[in-house]
Amino acid sequence: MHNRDNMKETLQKLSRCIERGKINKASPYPPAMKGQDGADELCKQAIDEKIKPDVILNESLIPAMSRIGGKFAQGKAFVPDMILSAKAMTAAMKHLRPFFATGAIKSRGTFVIGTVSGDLHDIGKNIVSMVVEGAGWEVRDLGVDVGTDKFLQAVEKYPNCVIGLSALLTTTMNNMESIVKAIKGKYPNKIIVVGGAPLSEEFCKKIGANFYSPDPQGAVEFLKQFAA
Ligand code: B1M
Repeated sequence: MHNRDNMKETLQKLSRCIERGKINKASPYPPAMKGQDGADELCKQAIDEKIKPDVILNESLIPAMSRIGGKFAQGKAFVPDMILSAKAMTAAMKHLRPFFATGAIKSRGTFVIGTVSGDLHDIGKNIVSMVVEGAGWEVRDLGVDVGTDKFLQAVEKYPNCVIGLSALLTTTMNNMESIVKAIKGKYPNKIIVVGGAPLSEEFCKKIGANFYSPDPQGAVEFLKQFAA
């Protein structure tokens, strides 16, 4: 039987690894943690300890990313630190993916997602992809720095798709607006869901997108009405 204290300790250790950019045991960074288990090993350990994947994600991984973001904003961490945290996050998420994928036989529809042009942040977008896929949708992930042309090509290829746009920078929110306008200009009925830390419902309305969700679950709920 697993005890609550061990569970808490594993989640805390994992969170610290993400925040400090400790990818795995072999990684020499940060030097103070050399030889210790990293995000890779600890996330696997958390799963072996039967901690629920959504608890691992919401109580350990995501708060760590927001802590490193806070340090960056205060000038106490720098871009290389954020890169290492992102790598540690990716190493941990690899273990969660199979739990979110259902392998549903019948797809509910196609969800095309991408981080908008100029923006390289992909962790949030990858989590949304994972959760939407887990809800039975076929996800076409266009990656990061995705411009209007690529989204329009995807709409031509998957005419019944729902589009998802992610942006993490206040500057790239403007690019999101031009992408929405271009898609809606050509395909007025195309459904577009938007998300990302700096967004709001007000911004969603302003740019003419259909729905803003602050989290993946909200996007999944909204998508239900369009499911085949
Ligand atoms: Co950057 N970065 N970053 N960064 N980064 C932020 C976003 C920042 C807030 C940090 C800070 O100052 N506190 C700041 C933006 C400030 C602003 O715009 N006002 C910032 C900056 C300034 C920058 C650079 C400009 C830094 C520089 O070079 N000087 C640069 C820009 C590069 C570029 O994109 N062109 C940059 C670079 C990077 C790294 C490459 C180092 C790295 C990204 C690595 C990667 O993604 N592979 C990075 C990171 C890691 C961050 C922080 C620390 C973490 C982002 C993250 O992964 N969060 C971030 C600080 C922070 O967010 N507190 C920061 C965790 C993730 C799970 O949350 O992405 O919000 P999030 O996704 C959530 C929801 O928003 C929602 O669901 C997700 C899961 O819950 N969601 C959706 C997201 N998309 C959705 C779509 C939906 C629905 C929901 O429907 C379609």
